[in-house]
Amino acid sequence: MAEIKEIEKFHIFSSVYFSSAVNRKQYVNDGRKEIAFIGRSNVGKSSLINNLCGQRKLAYVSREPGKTRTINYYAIQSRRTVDEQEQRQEWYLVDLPGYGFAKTSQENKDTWSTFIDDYIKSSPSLVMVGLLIDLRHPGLPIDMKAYEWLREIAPSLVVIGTKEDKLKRNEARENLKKLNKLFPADYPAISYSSLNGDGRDSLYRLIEQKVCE
Ligand SMILES: Nc1nc2c(ncn2[C@@H]2O[C@H](COP(=O)(O)OP(=O)(O)OP(=O)(O)O)[C@@H](O)[C@H]2O)c(=O)[nH]1
Ligand SMILES: [Mg+2]
Repeated sequence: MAEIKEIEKFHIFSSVYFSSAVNRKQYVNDGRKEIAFIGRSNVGKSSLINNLCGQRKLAYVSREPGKTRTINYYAIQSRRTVDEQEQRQEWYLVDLPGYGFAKTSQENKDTWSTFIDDYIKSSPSLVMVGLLIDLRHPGLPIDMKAYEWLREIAPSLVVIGTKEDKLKRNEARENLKKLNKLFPADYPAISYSSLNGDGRDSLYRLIEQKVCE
């Protein structure tokens, strides 16, 4: 009987914490591709990374904003089958510290933006930046500012509306439209819920394009 090979869709099968950076010397830059997530404190960056990787405690999630203070690299292995050939990819997901944390001083805010600006500009293997925006609050001035800045420096930008599960279906749809209008990016915005995995397939398809191209 002919062997039936299983066709595997692109998926992450291994994810481990790799390292953290607080200055330029600590950026990884080992040639593997990087996909980074950025957004307001508490918007759900760490939760999204956990959801994407199918893990509960890979990235540290907290109710208190401002928990992720360093650039955190997670080493990812993914695979897919194409024409019965298995392909594997090794790359990084990067969790960036959140902006707009109210308890932070102006000096800290300036340090933050210089630090992240430097990370984006000096990471040649960074292939995509996901800007996370709370789907309940499209168009906050602080997010507009972040968007305008990222639009100039991010290699490829996708806007992700988070916490979709907190909205009714039609509200979520309307707010996604608003995100697309206010924040035109390289790809259509994705609405996401780390609670129920909505949006995960769309984001996976985009990541597949980026890490396999
Ligand atoms: N209902 C719901 N809650 C979420 C979702 N994503 C995150 N949260 C909650 O929002 C809070 C903040 O989530 P984090 O993932 O830690 O947010 P973060 O952007 O990494 O925050 P910082 O590291 O402080 O910048 C936690 O209480 C999460 O449980 C979501 O999709 N749905
Ligand atoms: Mg975090």
